[in-house]
Amino acid sequence: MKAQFQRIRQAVTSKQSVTSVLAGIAAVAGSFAAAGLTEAFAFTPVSSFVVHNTPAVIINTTLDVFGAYGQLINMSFTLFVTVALFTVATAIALELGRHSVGHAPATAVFVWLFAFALTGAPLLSLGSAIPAALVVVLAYRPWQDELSLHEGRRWPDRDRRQVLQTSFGVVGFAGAAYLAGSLRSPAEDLPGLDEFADEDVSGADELLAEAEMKSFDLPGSPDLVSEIGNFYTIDIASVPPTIDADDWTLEVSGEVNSAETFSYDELRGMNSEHRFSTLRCVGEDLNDREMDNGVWTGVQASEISERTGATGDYVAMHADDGFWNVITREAFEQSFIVYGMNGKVLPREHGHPVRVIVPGHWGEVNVKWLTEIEFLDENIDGYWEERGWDGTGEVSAVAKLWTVEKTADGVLLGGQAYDGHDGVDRVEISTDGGETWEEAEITEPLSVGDGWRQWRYELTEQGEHEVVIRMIDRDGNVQDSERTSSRPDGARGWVTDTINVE
Ligand SMILES: Nc1nc2c(c(=O)[nH]1)N[C@H]1C(S)=C(S)[C@@H](COP(=O)(O)O)O[C@H]1N2
Ligand SMILES: [Mo]
Repeated sequence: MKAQFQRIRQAVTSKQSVTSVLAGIAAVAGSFAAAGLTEAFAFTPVSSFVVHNTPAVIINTTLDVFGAYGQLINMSFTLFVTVALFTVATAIALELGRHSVGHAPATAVFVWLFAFALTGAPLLSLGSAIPAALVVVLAYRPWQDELSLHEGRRWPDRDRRQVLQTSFGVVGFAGAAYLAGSLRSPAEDLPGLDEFADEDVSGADELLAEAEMKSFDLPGSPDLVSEIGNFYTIDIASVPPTIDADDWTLEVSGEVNSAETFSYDELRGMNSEHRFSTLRCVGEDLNDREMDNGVWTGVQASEISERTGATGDYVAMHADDGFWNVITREAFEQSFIVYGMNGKVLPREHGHPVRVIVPGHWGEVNVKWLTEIEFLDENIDGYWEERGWDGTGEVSAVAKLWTVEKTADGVLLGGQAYDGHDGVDRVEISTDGGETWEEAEITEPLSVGDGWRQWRYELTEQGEHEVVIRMIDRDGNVQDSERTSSRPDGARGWVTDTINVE
């Protein structure tokens, strides 16, 4: 027993094992330096494997326990797995190389093969292979090693020194690679919508100007149109797909008279519209900000169903990242197939080249990186519905308290209110825990679409206040007061806070 333990310990701490780990780290760091946050980064395929094979309980428990850090934990875990895979690849190479071609060449070939198998990118896979092989060269230093008697079985001082020096090298390299990879990641110098097709964007520009004019200036809250870069993103994949618009097609299939395939140019050639639409994630906590508003440019989805003679009561929308979701035919007919955001070409993070915008529905049905529209006779579960969520319906009403700002006279309160379906009529505020209500000041409604509104209220009376916010829709319905958690079908309730005016 003890002897066995000893042997395992020796194997794990042998020079060969530690070198494999260091080479694994270098391979992943080098891959990032070479490819940036793209599909050619060896992390990306591992990530999509992890995403698609993690059981729902684990996803949901991580979200419950770590909330917004869930994504970070997912990324760290994936990074760990990626390094582990390259460690194993190096370990095999070292074992084989020992008896034949030598450690470093075997590592170079093996790690390259492995990276290539993962990413399919031959040249950028050198970004993994070269650093891994260099680590092995550094750790073994064949030029110093001619008379060695210990092949990694123990840790004589010289070996120890070499491994330690190599680890310093790897740490330095990983830091440099992180910087290099961050620079390589696609920069967001977004082209305007009119830049590569003579699209008339004056409509989008008008809406942007309208929103700017109507916005309140609320510190801590976005303007009526959220800036790209500040607009929240929620993805199942840690690395969003990179899709070239020229290679992209949209397949329309299922219950249709004639299945059709649309190219990007064809879509851009169809009648376009610009409109406001607010997205809100069903997983959002009540007063969090996974809700934003944009100006979207695209084609009415109803044109797609008319052109293909679609029947069927449901529509499944499939995406390049393996995500899919399903909405009713009715909701689809109100939707937009979108290629522009805030007057720019739709950015990669928001679904480039084409996504769906479904007015008044939870964020998850607004499928990004759209590749296929499938008309169905019967409803099927979407990606998140398979994982216990119920977010394909209409979004629930919410009034946020995002601005709490000291002023000369008291405290400025404010935020956004959104009701996808009926629209926000007014926002009310109580400063006595819900006993009495006053109307807050509210922005003019946005002209087209289901955009949110901003509200503000200045609290000047000294003392401690139990503030409660609620909104009322255009049909006179008061927002649900009862608090619910986000799972399964979205957070509801009135936002409350204790505000002190000195
Ligand atoms: N293809 C694809 N579409 C997707 C998602 C995704 O992970 N993959 N996430 C959905 C979710 S849960 C939300 S809330 C919205 C967020 O859109 P945004 O990232 O543009 O804000 O996109 C939806 N569309
Ligand atoms: Mo979402």
